[in-house]
Amino acid sequence: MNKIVIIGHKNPDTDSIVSAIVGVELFSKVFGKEALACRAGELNNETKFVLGEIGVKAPVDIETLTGDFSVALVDHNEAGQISGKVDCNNIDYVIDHHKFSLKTEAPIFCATQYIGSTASLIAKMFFEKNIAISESGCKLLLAGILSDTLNLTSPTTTEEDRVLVSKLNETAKIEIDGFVAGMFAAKSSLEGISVSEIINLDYKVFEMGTLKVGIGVWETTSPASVNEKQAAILKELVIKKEAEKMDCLFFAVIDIIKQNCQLYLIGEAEKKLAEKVFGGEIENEVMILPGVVSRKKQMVPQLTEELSR
Ligand SMILES: [Mn+2]
Repeated sequence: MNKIVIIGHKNPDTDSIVSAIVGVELFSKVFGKEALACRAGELNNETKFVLGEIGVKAPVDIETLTGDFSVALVDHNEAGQISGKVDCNNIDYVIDHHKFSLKTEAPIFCATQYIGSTASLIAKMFFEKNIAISESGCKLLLAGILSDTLNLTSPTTTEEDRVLVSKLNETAKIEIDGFVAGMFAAKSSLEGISVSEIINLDYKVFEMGTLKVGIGVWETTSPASVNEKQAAILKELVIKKEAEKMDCLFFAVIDIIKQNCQLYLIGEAEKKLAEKVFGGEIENEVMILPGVVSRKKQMVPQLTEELSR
C-alpha cells in the first residue's frame, strides 16, 4: 500500500488539523515518504481563522477517498475517535500525546509523549533531526501548540512546549498575543453555530471501565454566551445520550480567561459520578470546577479511575 493518509480525530480541533497538514512535510522531509493530509469532519471556527491567517488550504475530507490506504493517526489513538473511513488494520503510524489505548496486530511506528500538543511532538521530530520546517509549517505548529495549551496556560503545558514555541517563532515571526487573541475570539464566536454544534464540535467518546462515556467541551472567553442556551443544550444532550447509547454524557463549558469549568449534568448517573469524582456543588444542573480546563488531564483520568474500580 503506497498511499499514506494522515488523519486527526473526529470533530477535529486545530491541533488535529495542523498536525495532518505539517505531517505531510514531516513524512516527506524526515521519513522520505509521500502522504496526504485529511480531516475527519468539518473545521471549527478557530481552525478556520488559523488557516485563513496563515493562508493554507484545509485538508481533504477523508470521506471523499476511495480504495485502500495506509494510515497515520495524529492527535488520537482511541477507537471511538477514529474516522469510520479508516481500516484499523491499515494503521501504520501513530503520532499523539493522549493516553495510549490502540491495539494492533502488527508492529507499527509510534511516537507518543506527554507534551502539550501533537504539534509540539511533530516540531520536536524535525528539530531533533536538524531538519528545517517551512515558514507556514512553523506558523501552523505554533497555532496547534497555542490552541491545545490555551496559550501555554493549561496544566498540560510542559517546559518543552515553551521552548518549542520560541524556537518555531524564530521562523514564524508571529505576534503571539495578537494571534492568540484572534484564535480565542474565533473559538468563542457562536456566529452560525447551532446548539448541536456547540455540543459536538469538540466531543469525544471514551471507554472507562466497562462504560462508554462522552465528554463534550466548549472552550470560550465568554461562558455567558453559552449559558444563555443552557436549557436547549441540556435538552439536546439528553437526546444524544439516548440516541448514541452512552452510559454517561458530560458537557463542559471552559472559561479560558478565568480558568474554570462549568460541568453540565443531565441525569442522576452524571450527578452521582461528578459528586464522587469532582466533589463540587450542583446548582441548576451545573457544577462549577475552579481551575479545571483540561479534559485530557483533569477529567478523563479521574473519571476513568472511578469507573474502573
Ligand atoms: Mn491535541
